[in-house]
Amino acid sequence: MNERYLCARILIIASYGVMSMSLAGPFAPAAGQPSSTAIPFDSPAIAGWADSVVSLTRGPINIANPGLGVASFGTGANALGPAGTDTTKVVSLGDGGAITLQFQKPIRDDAGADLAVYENGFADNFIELAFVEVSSNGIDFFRFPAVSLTPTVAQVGAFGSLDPTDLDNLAGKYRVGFGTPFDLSTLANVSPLLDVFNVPFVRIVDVVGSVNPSFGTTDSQGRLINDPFPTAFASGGFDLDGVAALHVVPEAGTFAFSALVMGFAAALSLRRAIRR
Ligand SMILES: [Ca+2]
Ligand SMILES: [Ca+2]
Ligand SMILES: [Ca+2]
Repeated sequence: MNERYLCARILIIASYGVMSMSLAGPFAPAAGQPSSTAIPFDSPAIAGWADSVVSLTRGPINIANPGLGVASFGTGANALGPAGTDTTKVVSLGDGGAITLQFQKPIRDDAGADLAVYENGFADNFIELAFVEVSSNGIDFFRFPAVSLTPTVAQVGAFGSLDPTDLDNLAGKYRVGFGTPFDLSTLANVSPLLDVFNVPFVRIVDVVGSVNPSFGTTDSQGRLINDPFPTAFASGGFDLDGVAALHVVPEAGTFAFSALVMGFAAALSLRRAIRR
């Protein structure tokens, strides 16, 4: 190996290093990597799962060709209860499709992430995205401020790949079995109609990944979101596995019971005081 060749090799390796550094985005990396925010489906932090489907509106399998029909894979019930590692127990939303779920114990804001959304991607870069919206009253929904820094020069195809470090506040960032976390404090002052301490409703809305502005959807900063497109099959669009609540409003029964215990303790100390 001569010196010139060695120099060239070092230069190539160094520039590759710079290139890969500049390619990685600013957001959390894939599940299992240091500083990933992924929440495993069996995490002890999970306090509950969605209990019922309020509505399900499937989107077309290809919004650019609506004659092909809507997505049909799975049922709404597949989005209820715990998520897991079965990539087939999901509901496919189709382009721009949406599902609204209800939690018996409303989700509440507390330290860190408050809910997590699970998709069925079978690899770290095989990502399909959705917006997440929450509501206190079931009528007015508020969207987490999604960010996508994926370049939009070339369309990501049906089996194309995305880099999770380019994505923030978008469900589906992590592979099957790992939830994308959302923090209600992000929406704390967005509207008087949203009480972040009482959120029984969560809506998941498929991102239409087309980079053609007449079909595509934009993030909170007005950028088109490049996401696998078209996905013209029955299982097209975001495939929802489940939504976990990490912080919930304590049940009324718990309050009543604590009040009863406190009342009993007060009565007991009062009796003792009278005796003395
Ligand atoms: Ca929080
Ligand atoms: Ca999927
Ligand atoms: Ca999509």
